[in-house]
Order: sequence, then structure tokens, then C-alpha cells
Amino acid sequence: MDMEKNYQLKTIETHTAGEPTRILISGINLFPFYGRSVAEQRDLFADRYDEIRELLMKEPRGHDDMFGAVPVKTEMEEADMGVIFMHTTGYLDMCGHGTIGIVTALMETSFLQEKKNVNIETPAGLVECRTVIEEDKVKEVSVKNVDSFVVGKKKVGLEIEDVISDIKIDLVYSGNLVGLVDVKDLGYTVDIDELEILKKIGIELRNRLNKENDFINPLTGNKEEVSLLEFYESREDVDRNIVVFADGSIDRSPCGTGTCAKMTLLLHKGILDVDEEYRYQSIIGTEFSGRIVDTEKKQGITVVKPEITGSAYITGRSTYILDPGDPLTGFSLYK
Ligand code: PYC
Repeated sequence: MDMEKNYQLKTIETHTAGEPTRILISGINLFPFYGRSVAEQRDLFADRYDEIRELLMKEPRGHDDMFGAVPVKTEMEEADMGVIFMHTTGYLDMCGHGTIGIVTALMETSFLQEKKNVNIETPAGLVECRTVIEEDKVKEVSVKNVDSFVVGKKKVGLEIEDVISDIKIDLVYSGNLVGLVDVKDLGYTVDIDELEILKKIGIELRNRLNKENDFINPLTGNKEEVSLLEFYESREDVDRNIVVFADGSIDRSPCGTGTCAKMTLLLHKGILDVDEEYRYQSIIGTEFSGRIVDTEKKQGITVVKPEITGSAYITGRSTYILDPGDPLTGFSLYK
């Protein structure tokens, strides 16, 4: 990192169902990025400010499960703002918990004053957010996600604790390409005791899927990589999941795009109806609810519009700096 840069990075800190979103509200010059799509602004940000992502996401200022967002301007007529999503090893095209976090934070701190509904351009496309506000507090945010669809099925052979297993994976696009695995097939449950092994399997599966396949989004023509690996457990009361991303980050929330992927899959399997409420629990027992708002055919593919609802809270405001003598600009114990 260039020590001459006298950063004063101001953030609003939030959590959505337990998952952090560190929102960078000032301290860098985004002006040269404007006039472009949010996907292009994200690529420029990655070129020019990746060191800021590392500084804010990794230790000693962040941690291995940190998540962040950067509000940017949008040129999209229907959108009110744009958002870039980032984590410890890179960027995501869409993030449900992060969207709920940023809408809550910007409304409660007056950046989005007098707005009840906010349309956000993400790198994956436009998402529509509706809020319930009571006494100046955002009680909940519903996020209608981008077009989502089932991509297909894959099988990956892995050696797990000396047993060779053929793991069945459903692939669903829901703003991110998500690989879904039923933990029952592995003989596991969604439980904190199984976290380490599921994390290991999740990273390995994601890497193998990306190494052995080229995924092209048929709606956009963009190349996609599997970015989230979602282990789910179907239960009598409420289904649960563990979502692994980045270099083994674990979502503390039920994962917004992961919930959208799961609902898309359930609809495809005939287990969920359009407009039927679906509840999904995280590893720490927090919940999102959701529904499939509608479905249509596009280019011969059944695409659905999933919506999730959840709540976020502001946990603090910070200013991060880099002391010119400080050699630690972002590290992880696992790298
Ligand atoms: O809520 O979509 C989400 C998400 C992705 C990664 C962490 N959270």
C-alpha cells in the first residue's frame, strides 16, 4: 500500500441477521468512476482500490468473515443508487444481506431521506427494495432480486475423511451462481459442530466446479463462477443452511442470494408455489422469509423473481486509517 495515501475511511457498520456489512461512505474519490454501469465501476474499484478492500475486510481491521459494501452513483434510470459488494478475497455481483444492511443504514442515517422504496443497481442488475418503517427505524427490508433460474446439476467426486463420495450439486443463478448440496446426502447436519468439515468441502467443491466447467449466463452472455456453496438441511419446522464463500467465510445470516437460490430450486422441484412463504434459518438461528413473486419464460428458460425479507441493525460508525509506520495492511491466518 502506498504510504502517502492518508486514508480516512469512514464506515457505517451493520449486521443483517448476524452477518456484517461494513459500508464505506467516504474517504476515496469515486468521482472518476461515474457515468458507468455499477459492474464497470466495480471493475475500476477493483483495479484502483483493491487495497482498500483488503484494508477494510481483512485483519487487523476486519476478519476472515467480514463483508462490505460501497454505495456508488447509478446511470440507470429506474435506480436510485448503485452498490458494490466486497469480501475478504474479492467481490460478489449481488448480496441479499448486504442490500438489507445498506438500505437500513442509509435510511436511518438520512442518506436516503424520505424514501420508502429504493431501487439499487448492483453488478448483477436492478434489485427493488421495499421497507417497513416505524418511528424512524427500518423494521424490515424486502429485496426483489434479479431474474433467477436453475442452471442444472453436477456430480463431483471428493475424498472426505478417507471416504470417496460422489456429491450431487444443484446449480442455481440468483444474482450469484450458487451450488446447493443437501447435507443429508453427506451424512451431516447443519450444525456448528460440522462447520469445519463443511467449510473444507464447500471450498473444494466450489473450486472443482469452477475448474472443470465454464458457466455462461444465458440471459446476459456473461461468464459466471460459482461463488457460494450452500449446504442445506430440510427440517420439519424451518429449513437451515450453511453458506460458504470467499476463502471459507461463513454467512451468519441465512444468505439472501442463497435463500433466493433455494426458493428457485424448490419451485423448480414443485415443492414451493409462487407467492408461498418460505422461511430459512442460518447457522446461528436467525431467519429470512421469502417468496417467489412471479415466473416467466425468457429465451426458453423459466426465470423467477425471488424476494427475501429481513432486518438489519447499525452497530457502529468508524474511521479506519493506515498509520504510515504500520506494515499490516490486511492479512488472513489462512493464506
Ligand atoms: O446475503 O446474498 C447474501 C450473501 C452472500 C454472501 C454473504 N451474504
